[in-house]
Amino acid sequence: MDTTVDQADFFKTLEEKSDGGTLRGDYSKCDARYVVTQDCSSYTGEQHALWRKLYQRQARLLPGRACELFIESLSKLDAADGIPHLERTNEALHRATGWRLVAVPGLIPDLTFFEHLSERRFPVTVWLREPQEFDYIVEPDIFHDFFGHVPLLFNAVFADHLQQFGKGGLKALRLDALKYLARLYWYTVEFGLIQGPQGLRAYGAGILSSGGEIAYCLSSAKPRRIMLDAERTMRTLYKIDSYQETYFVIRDYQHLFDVTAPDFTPIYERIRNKEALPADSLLPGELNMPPNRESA
Ligand code: HBI
Ligand code: FE
Repeated sequence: MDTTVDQADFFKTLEEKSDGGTLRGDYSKCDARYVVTQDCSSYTGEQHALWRKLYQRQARLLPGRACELFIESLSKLDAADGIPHLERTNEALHRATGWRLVAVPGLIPDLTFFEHLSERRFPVTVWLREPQEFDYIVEPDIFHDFFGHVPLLFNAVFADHLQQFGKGGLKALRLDALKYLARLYWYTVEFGLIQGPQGLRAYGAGILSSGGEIAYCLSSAKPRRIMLDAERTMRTLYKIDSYQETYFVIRDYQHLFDVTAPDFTPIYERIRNKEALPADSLLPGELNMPPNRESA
């Protein structure tokens, strides 16, 4: 089965899912912006234990694979002992970069999601996966959202970049170009790689919260690794239910910020008339960067 999906179809599915009420979270108590109160007393001892197992497995995989910044920030988060209390993290996070975490029941509409980002609020899902989903979940849960996304929100450049994304998302919605921006989001915020002094490292939350892809994306000879370019990335389809076939690489966070900051309107107009690129394309003249040698 070819599982490459076009972003538009993916988001239509999400919309249908939320209309049909089949999303996993409890949406009955959220406010107009889909914010809920995180009820910390509702997490069971088993759930806290599952969090610790997820955290320990993932933390062990980080050295030599996650970017330094992520590792440093994670250790400051103090979230190893159980499902974190978002309000507690907020004190330190707001002091560091002016961001706040808001609790949400699960996936929320694109518009609301980008509104939050544009106002420096990061939506974090409150439910935790079941034990049988240890290695893989379809929708983001609190482990993906918190462990994967929150550490880099402590970095000023990355934090500014994500706010830009929020503003860009609102604009892309107005221009009927969300699928292009969503691809850029996917290939950077979720599955981005960065060039470090000792080789490639991961900074994307989808990779950093994944037990398998974190080694695969750096060490496997199979996927392509290409320098990030806004237009190229926005034209590229992606996989939602397997490891990525292409990763886009940044030189540093400033590179990411520079790619994300411009007005994308001319790019949207240009690529609207071009065909999307398959997830495994390598165009003439493109440099495919070699994998890291496994050191562990
Ligand atoms: N909702 N809770 C949640 N988390 C997301 O990452 C998310 C979302 N709604 C929409 C959305 N992401 C997309 O628009 C982006 O991934 C592009
Ligand atoms: Fe995510």
